[in-house]
Amino acid sequence: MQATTYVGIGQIKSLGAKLELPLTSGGCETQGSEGKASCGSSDGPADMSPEIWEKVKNHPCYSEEAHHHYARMHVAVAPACNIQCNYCNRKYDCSNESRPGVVSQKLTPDQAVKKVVAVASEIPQMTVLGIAGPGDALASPQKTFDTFRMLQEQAPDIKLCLSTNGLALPDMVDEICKYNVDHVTITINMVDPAIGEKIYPWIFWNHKRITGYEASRILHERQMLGLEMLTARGVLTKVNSVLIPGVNDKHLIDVNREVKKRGAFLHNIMPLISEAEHGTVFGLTGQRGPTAAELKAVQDACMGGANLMRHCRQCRADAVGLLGEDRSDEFTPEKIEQMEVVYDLDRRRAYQDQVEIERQAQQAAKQEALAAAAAMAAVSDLKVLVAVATKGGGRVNEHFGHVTEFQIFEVSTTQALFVGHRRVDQYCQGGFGDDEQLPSVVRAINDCHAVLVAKIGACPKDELIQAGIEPVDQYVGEFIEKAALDWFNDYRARIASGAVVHQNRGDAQIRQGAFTTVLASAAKAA
Ligand code: CLF
Ligand code: SF4
Repeated sequence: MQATTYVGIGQIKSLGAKLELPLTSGGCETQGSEGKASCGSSDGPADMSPEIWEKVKNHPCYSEEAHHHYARMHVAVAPACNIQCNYCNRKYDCSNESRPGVVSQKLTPDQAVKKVVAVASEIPQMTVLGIAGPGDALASPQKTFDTFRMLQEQAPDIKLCLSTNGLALPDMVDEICKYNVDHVTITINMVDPAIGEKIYPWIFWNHKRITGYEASRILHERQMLGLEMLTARGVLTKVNSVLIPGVNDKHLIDVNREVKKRGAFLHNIMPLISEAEHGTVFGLTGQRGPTAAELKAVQDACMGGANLMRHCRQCRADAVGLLGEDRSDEFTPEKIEQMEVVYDLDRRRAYQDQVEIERQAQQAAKQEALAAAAAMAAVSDLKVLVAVATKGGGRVNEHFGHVTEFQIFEVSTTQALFVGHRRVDQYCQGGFGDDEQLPSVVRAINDCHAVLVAKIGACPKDELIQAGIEPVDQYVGEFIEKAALDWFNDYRARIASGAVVHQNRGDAQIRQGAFTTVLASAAKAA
């Protein structure tokens, strides 16, 4: 096996880009403070400079809190790609930033801009336009930057965002800055080309196809250089990594450390989605994706390094709406033709001002609930997972039977932290429950101690209780974190009084084990 060849900060020399950057400060302006891992996706204005807060506060991917309130949209203007990933089949969208197996309708830059303006006039909380495929945003740079240029003129309040594999990135940093693209995602699955060889069969670079170790070495060096250059120019950079069990699972801890050194703002570790019917190399060779427990174990093992994003929904290259919802069907070219589009900047601002008021109320409610949790002496060392049924706005407001995605919060006396989501098939089928579906819904949240819902029927209630999960419908309409903490305090009181006996569930057991044990046992269970 070849020795690991991490590219050192500021040592990149062979790949033809000039680098003038204040790397000694650790790169990201927001990470300058000694020893403090700041600018996490859950952080707020007190944790970062006003300029950075301005950039992230209404970006649903860069701020966990914002994703409850603000929407993004993607336009599929970038069809080509310059590398091959073993988890990608070119029939579909780029799997670095979307689920495999979905195909987006490709648009010209003109069509794309028309669509963005139409969506923004209908959805005033749509604040970010991302270009994330269906190939690589920088492999077709003309289309990507034409779209950004025209959009800047027509909808100046929309933040611009792009996602790339990084190969072409160093050559594009000037263009990225020219169009005020404040947010860039680079997919970095390895910092060791020996591991890269198992993920990337080839790259196309300098007019030729390069394979094997050399391909991954070049890709790695270009990714590191691109990240450093963006950091030096003050562009917020998120790193996406696809977790591939047995290939890069433990290695992602090294990736996290290396990208943090180079100023990455966030690290988003996403599960490999791999099915034979997707026709990918990994799908056809039986490479499996991680379980939810494995994903969480790797994310937890990275804590203390680059801040983690845990609310990614692996959205498609033409997704529209809040993360986790997809309203793209409402904005087909035919429907846009019929729409009366009025891009009213004042209306958008007024709406977003209201969102900010709601958001401050949510923060205040959370702080109040945390203070109550800290003041309570009983069972103070507990940490549990709680599933939440929500359709947005940061509130408990969805019926159990209508859920297609539970949000998962880790609750203790010091936090109510969003740690992930679990997709499920909807249990309620228009007036009646699908009993065959129910076990899989319950299984999806079986490491949680409670599920907070707006409403729930008798049958699923019984099934949840049988599985040891408490169905809770008394916090309907309340802010999620406050509801979770209030339930948690009530639960602690019941434990203290002997009314219930606390039992560890999956997550608690996982947390007690060593990292390697966790991966081994989770793999066995899968
Ligand atoms: Fe799109 Fe990506 Fe920009 Fe967000 S998505 S280009 S940073 S606006 Fe977000 Fe979707 Fe996850 Fe991407 S949830 S797949 S991280
Ligand atoms: Fe596919 Fe995206 Fe990888 Fe290109 S970068 S091969 S489009 S997953």
